Amino acid sequence: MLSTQQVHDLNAPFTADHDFTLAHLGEQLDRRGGPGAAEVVAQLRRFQVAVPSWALGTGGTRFGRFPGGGEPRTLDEKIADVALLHQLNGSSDAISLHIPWDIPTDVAAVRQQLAAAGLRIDSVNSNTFQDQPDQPASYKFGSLASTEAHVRAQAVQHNLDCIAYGQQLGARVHTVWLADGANFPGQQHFRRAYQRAQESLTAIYEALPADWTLLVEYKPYEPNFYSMVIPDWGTSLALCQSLGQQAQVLVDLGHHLPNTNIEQIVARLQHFGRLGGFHFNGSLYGDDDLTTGSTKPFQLFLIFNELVDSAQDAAVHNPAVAYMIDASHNTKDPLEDLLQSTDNILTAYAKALLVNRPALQAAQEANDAALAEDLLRDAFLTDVRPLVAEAYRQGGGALRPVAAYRQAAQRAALTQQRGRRAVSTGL
Ligand code: PSV
Ligand code: MN
Repeated sequence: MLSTQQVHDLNAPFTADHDFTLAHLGEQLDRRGGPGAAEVVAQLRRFQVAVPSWALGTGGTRFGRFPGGGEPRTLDEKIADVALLHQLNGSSDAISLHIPWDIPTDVAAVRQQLAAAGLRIDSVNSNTFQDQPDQPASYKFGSLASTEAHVRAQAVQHNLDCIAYGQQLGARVHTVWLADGANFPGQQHFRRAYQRAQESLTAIYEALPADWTLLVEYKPYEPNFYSMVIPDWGTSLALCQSLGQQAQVLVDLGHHLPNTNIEQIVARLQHFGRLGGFHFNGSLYGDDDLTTGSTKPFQLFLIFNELVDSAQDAAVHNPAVAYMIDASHNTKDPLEDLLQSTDNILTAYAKALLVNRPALQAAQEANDAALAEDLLRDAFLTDVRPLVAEAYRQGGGALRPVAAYRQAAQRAALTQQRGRRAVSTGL
């Protein structure tokens, strides 16, 4: 962790430039007549994106993994990493846990560490996509949708255990991503597999505490390459509607086939009041888990345009959405990648806040396609970086989080503390 004075000193070289560009942009926005700089900064400051415990270590592929030094080995080291991110950007106030990788051994100590850093647990996530050494039944042929009752029972129980761990730490969201599916035509009976998944999810849902949300994530392929039991948002939505109001769909940006119109999916789910969670990442081919906003920033902006539009529409009754990054960083320092992802998310959000919404609505009603698109372009092409930096600064963070992290040699410090070969638990 850095001291307040250190953060202040790290900001010093950038402050004059920042003040100048912020004032200039503020004037521009005032002339436009939409939301002003102070209003956008206030909204950005409220926007928090959770960090998954499994994204704090270097990612990899089945061909190899090339870890850097100083990876967090334990839950308290993972929380320490998120505390550092939050200190630098004021926008990463939560951590999501994957069980069994993050089972807390000392609950009181974890709660204390979270409180001291101003952090909370975002969600707990079950893992029935791998076999654990001490586990009686194998998930080789599925878990919640397995043909074998005892395998399904074990998978259901694991999810209940996750909720219990989450309760100990004050979480209120449980996320299920089901890897179940088939690799070969004919291997699995589609309707029966769906029904078994539905029954297992019902058992989990019935044990869900009254103030919790169950998020159901979908994915078109991987690890199964012929069919997945929950491949798309339609299946997730149908499952959630059959379960009850506390069940919500989770959209992971990487879980769509190339060129899918994700912004329309977001709008549709909000229409049904069923958009419960987001996993941000960047994707070009599939579940590539690239830095959020690195490859398709315009699409990220269009997604935020829908989120802002729904938030400002009294007719939309969608509960609060749990935002999280779910990325892998095969060659970057994970902490730098998470800072960049959060920065891109806030940038897209700020741009969406600048859309002249009454004018856009009028253009849409008048079927003026050129004007509608221009209004989006105006917002997208505005350089909002001073607003994002100001949000960081007002939250006690760094004007330039990645530069500050580098300047303060934080990776070297972590490597010295934890060692060059420290390996994070997880994927
Ligand atoms: C699956 O690809 C996924 O997106 C799910 O959210 C998992 O929980 C996560 O990645 C980590 O494996
Ligand atoms: Mn995900």
